[in-house]
Amino acid sequence: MARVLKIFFHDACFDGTTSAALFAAFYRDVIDPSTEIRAVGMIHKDGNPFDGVALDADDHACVDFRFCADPKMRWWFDHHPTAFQPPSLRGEFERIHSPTWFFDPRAPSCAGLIQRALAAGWDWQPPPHLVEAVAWADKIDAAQFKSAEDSVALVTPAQRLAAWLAHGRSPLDTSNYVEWLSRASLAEVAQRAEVAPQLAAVEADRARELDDVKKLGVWHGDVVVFDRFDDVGARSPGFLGYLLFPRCLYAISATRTPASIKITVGVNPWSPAPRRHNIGELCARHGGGGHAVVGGITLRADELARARDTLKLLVKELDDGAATSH
Ligand SMILES: [Mn+2]
Repeated sequence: MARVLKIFFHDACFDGTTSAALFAAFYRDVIDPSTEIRAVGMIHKDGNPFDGVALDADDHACVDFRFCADPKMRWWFDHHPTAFQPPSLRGEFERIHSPTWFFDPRAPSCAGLIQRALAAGWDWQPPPHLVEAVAWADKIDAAQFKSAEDSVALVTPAQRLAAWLAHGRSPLDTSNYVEWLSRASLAEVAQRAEVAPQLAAVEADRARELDDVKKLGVWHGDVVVFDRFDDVGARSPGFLGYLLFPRCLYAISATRTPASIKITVGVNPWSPAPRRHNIGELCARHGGGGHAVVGGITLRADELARARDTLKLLVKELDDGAATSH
């Protein structure tokens, strides 16, 4: 029977899926070509996201997602400054000092971190189609776009796929996507019969979405809030928020699905004003996590009252009176 590798990855995320595809390609090339690879999308939640997650394969990897100190998680790569929760896990990481665990909070993307680690440690170079995907992960995860317009463009396969991934795909969709991307280019994946109609739908949806987001935004100082708690299944505006409210410094979006509640907080990458807060730390204090400029908090579907309170507290903390008027 073939050995099984499970790759846990940050779901619904261009960097997370690219990281998983990259590691799958490496594993087949270098470790064992006959391994059956199962990609498992992970979402952040309050408490230990690995609770109830079975490490029951022959080998396990975790990419672009929180640290898991279980020695069965043989491979780990992450770049989120809030990777260690509780922070005491950092001590475990240092103490065990596994040569197959990698952490670099300065890396623009986890996929880039993985590419560098595997080149240095295993002399492995990814195929060209994955080099291209990694370059896009760097750009998308670190919001390295000239303008908000560029950031939301749906012209290249990478940006079309990133929008599709953010639009609440099913776990099966993203797991299949990882497998496809491990073997084919972004352009080829975007043309697949399972994907192309959904990409067209994302694009067709865009005009209505812009309209909705414009109506939703509520100012609190230089913070703009998109509260979609009452519209179950509605999406976070993402960078569309910065396109439509270019003068904001911070954007907070509040969304929920039948399965979970999510609050996302971001610093406007195109704001001339400097940020006054570390967003990942702020979110970590409320049970979430993230980077200095973007973070989130995921709660259970039955915690709406707590989510509304959290949203109020976040607004209060970010709208600290330091803003000049917009
Ligand atoms: Mn990432």
